[in-house]
Amino acid sequence: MLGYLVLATVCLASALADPMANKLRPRQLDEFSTGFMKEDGVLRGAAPECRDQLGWVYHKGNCYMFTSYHEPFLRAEELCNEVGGYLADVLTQEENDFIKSVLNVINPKDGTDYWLGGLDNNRDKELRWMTGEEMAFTNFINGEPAGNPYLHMNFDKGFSWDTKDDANDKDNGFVCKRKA
Ligand SMILES: [Ca+2]
Ligand SMILES: [Ca+2]
Ligand SMILES: [Ca+2]
Repeated sequence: MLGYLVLATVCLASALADPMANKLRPRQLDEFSTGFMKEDGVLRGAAPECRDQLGWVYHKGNCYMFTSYHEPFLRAEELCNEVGGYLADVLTQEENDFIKSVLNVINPKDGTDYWLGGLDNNRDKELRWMTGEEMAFTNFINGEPAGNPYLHMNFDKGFSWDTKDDANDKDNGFVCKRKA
């Protein structure tokens, strides 16, 4: 009891000594952090910035763009290419969780799915990332891959992955990615 009281007193005292200390949320910088930012005259570390076009979101060394246009698969890849990226490859559980967490916030909840850059040209149920990265991590729903060519994150499956036969489906936005 006395311990708690002492701790509370110490916290209170330090809070009084530095009124800002209590108001700042903890900063988490990843291993790629190189930049700096300044607020109220205080310089702090910052994540790298996604430069050159507006709208990219930084995460762990990469930049992501989440687009709600409903586009065919190949057109989505072209649009990513036009802004220096590619349809996203998703290489780790952590990256998959990040993308899902963003989609769970920004998705209009109308059932829109999101193309990823996975392709099964020859329909042999082995997909490849169009980037050439090895598809070591996957998040397929049961029964996938089903031998359809085009990979997407399916709204109705919590954005887990399945494949579509029709590249021209009109219910799919897309996620672009590029190096930060
Ligand atoms: Ca779809
Ligand atoms: Ca294949
Ligand atoms: Ca769907």
